[in-house]
Amino acid sequence: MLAIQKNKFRNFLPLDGIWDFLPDFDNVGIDQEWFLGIPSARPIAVPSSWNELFLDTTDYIGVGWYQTTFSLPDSWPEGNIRLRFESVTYKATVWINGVSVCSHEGGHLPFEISLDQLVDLYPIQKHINTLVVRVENELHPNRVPPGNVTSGSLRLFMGNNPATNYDFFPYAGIDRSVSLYQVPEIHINDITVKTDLIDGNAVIEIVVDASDDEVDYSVELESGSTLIRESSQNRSNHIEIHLKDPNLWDPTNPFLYKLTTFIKRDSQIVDSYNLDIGVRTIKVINNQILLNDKPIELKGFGRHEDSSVTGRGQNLPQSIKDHNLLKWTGANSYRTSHYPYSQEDLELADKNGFLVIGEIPAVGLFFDDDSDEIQVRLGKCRQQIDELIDRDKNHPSIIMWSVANEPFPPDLMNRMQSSSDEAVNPISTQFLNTLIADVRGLDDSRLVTFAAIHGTPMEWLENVDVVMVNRYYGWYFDSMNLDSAIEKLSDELEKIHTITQKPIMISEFGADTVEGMHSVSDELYTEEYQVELLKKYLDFAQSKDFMVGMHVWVFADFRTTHSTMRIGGLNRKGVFTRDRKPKMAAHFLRSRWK
Ligand code: GCB
Repeated sequence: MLAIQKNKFRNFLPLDGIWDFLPDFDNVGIDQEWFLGIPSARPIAVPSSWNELFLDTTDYIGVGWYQTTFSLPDSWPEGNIRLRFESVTYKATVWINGVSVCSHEGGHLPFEISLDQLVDLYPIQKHINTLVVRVENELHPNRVPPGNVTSGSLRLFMGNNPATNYDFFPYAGIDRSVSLYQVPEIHINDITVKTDLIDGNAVIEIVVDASDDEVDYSVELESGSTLIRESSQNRSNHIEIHLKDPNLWDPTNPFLYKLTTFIKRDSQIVDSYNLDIGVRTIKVINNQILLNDKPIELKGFGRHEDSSVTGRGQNLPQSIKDHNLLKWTGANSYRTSHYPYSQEDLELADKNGFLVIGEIPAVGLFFDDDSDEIQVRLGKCRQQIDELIDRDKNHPSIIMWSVANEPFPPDLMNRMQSSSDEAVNPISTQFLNTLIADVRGLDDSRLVTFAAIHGTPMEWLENVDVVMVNRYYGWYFDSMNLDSAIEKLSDELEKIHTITQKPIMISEFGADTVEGMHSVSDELYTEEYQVELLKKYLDFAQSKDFMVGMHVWVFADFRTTHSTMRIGGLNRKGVFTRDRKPKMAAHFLRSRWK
């Protein structure tokens, strides 16, 4: 699914702004036919999450109705108009002029509908049309991510409210942009770009999917002052560009080439599309991750899309600021924990040279309920993998896909406490292997992994390219005893490496820290303790050949569900506060990484 682009062949009409909104606390909207027009309204910003905006919706995660109007510009020709939502959390049902046009389940990823299919149903007018969206965010065990789970998960002893199966707030709403756009009658549907290096020269492979077979394909690659042009032979939709001495993309030189793809009908160009592409390769060999055939270590963070006003709603100024602060620390990498981030965030990563691990929203997965339920969740994860790779496959910044964060083995507590190595139920292993195989089937040019909780069965790790572990020795285990914590970490990771023979990265480690809390002796929640813990982990990683990355949990404090472990409803493991003030740890990382 290509990002929306406006050019001489393509039109674009953003629908963001102030919409009407009505929370449906009693879930009566469908019976009362609110899709014909919501009965009363308060203004809301689109995009944003509703939770941070109104006093009566702070913890509300049920149903909310949105409404706006639009008119198609007179200058637009007939047909090929699409309505696109970049992210609605969790389930959207959409009506235009009272007619139901589509629904989509799962937040964080785009969906769209062609309005052409609706023309027979009812007229989309050049004058005012009404657009109504019902957004529903209830938490269910068979959704991804799951909520309201009654067995087999960490939530049982974290005491969260709302009942998420994960540690971040289940923000609801139209979280990213909504727009109408138009493509020409014969158009480019999709472009897939892959790059390889052969004897130091680049091979750029471009596959174009057009709406019509009877077209000719060509591309232009802008490289400094020269323009390389290639056309396909015999209407093949496959074009290769060979580039001598390419300017390779990497964190120190995130060079982007401008690639323009054209399709022609009867020698006339009928559509074109621009992509910024980076030439780079990514591989694992022995214990190393190789970027452009050279070993690279990932230094960075897990993050969240989270702000005190927009919630999980898109906040471009904050993305820019976060990227600048990431650079300031000397980080070269981050994970889109625990769901896909906006495409703008990835554009920034391409431009700023961050190595990104893209993650689907499969956080808090569990496997000890009915197998039919497990299959429902599997189906949802597979849909999310399809949609994620479809959207993000052309970003040079993405080097690895993560298919889950901390799937819970059924006997998690036992495994955590006794380091049990017992075989796990095969359905869970098959579940993860299916996701990994799906990723490889869709994209063989990147690595695949998932973030493994303490106690993860070894057989789950067999299939990944890089073993990624979240570890909290020194915080949830052996708190205040960092030497013993690091000893246990070391023993455990040595063992994992001996068995798997794969490179390992720690995708989470950290300590909750209240800014301004200090002590001369070891004390939990102090800024000194956070620094000490991070330092010991980084020293440990430096001493091991098989360690390929360290992602601190977490870049900035973020809102989570209420519990006795989360003071003020925040997870405070950030090295920046929620309003992006540095804690001592941010300065420490900068001195270490810069
Ligand atoms: C984890 C989770 C992350 C939590 C973190 C914590 O393992 O992956 O979502 O926020 O621990 O702080 O407990």
